[in-house]
Amino acid sequence: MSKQQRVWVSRPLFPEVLATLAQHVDLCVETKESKRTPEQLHAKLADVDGAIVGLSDRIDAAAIAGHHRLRAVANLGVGYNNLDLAALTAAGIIATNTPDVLTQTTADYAWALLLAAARRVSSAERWLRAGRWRGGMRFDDWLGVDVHGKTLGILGMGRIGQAVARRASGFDMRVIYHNRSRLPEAVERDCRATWVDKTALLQQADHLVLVLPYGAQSHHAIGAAELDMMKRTAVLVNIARGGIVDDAALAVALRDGRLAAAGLDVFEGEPAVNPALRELDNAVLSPHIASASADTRRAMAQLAADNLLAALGFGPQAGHPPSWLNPEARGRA
Ligand code: 8YV
Repeated sequence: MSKQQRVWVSRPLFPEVLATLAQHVDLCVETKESKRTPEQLHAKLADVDGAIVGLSDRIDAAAIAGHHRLRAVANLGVGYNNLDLAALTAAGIIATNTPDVLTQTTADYAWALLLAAARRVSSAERWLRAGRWRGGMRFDDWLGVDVHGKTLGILGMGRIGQAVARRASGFDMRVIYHNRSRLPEAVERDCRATWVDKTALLQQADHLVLVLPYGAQSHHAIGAAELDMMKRTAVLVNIARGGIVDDAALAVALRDGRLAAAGLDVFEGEPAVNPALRELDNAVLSPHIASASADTRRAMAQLAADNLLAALGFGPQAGHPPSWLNPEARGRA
């Protein structure tokens, strides 16, 4: 039986989440995530009332042009640089994201990358799997850099940055951070973190974690000049967005030993990854999975579904999606 409202879901989601949606709307669910051309995306958004999208779906003025039926777009992620919020708002389309539910899991992963890169976990495992241990090992092989007792730098101190900072006390680390605006003193105290300017952050951090949102202002916030300011023994971790780091410059710095190692979950132009980075043994690389624990991805999917249903007028929060990015968009009647 037709439920009248139609929703496009750009990638497979958990069956129980789809079941919640299917109680209210007709669903069109893609069988896999893929980078669609603007024309393909525009066609997918035709004749639907709502859509659940992800980072690879660029929802801008062109994608929604002429789609007067579309009323809501729910993003699967806290970062929403794939949404042109101004264009959606101008069209009266509600936009939502998935904050909070992924904060702790993503912060855990920053530490996974930091420790793995500092202690050479991935390259040591590759070496072991290749059967090379039997050939002997020296006492001074596989030397990494320490994490405990060092100074941790954090660029971007929102919810995830703060969660990364809180974990540092277990490693007896001093934490410094840089953010556009300084955190209230009580929050700084809670995170045991001290604000410094960006130059001091780059120069003083023994290891640096990037957790800032991506936009024109943060494009290549870490390029050749910034990498040059960092300690040669430093590890750089990027769990934010690819474009924040100039990947080509980073590959050169890692190759030339101007940086000890990097742990990268995000890449410029992903899913393509700069081949120079893929060649390097001192780069730990993963396919944008910082939020990917079973509990957290399920919670993200459920929140996106709750947001969309509320935006389309269903459920207890009808008309008030829990994480509404553009409340100034009244929504299309
Ligand atoms: C991705 C993320 O959304 O929340 C974000 O901003 O980058 C991630 O959680 C997720 O990996 C799906 O692409």
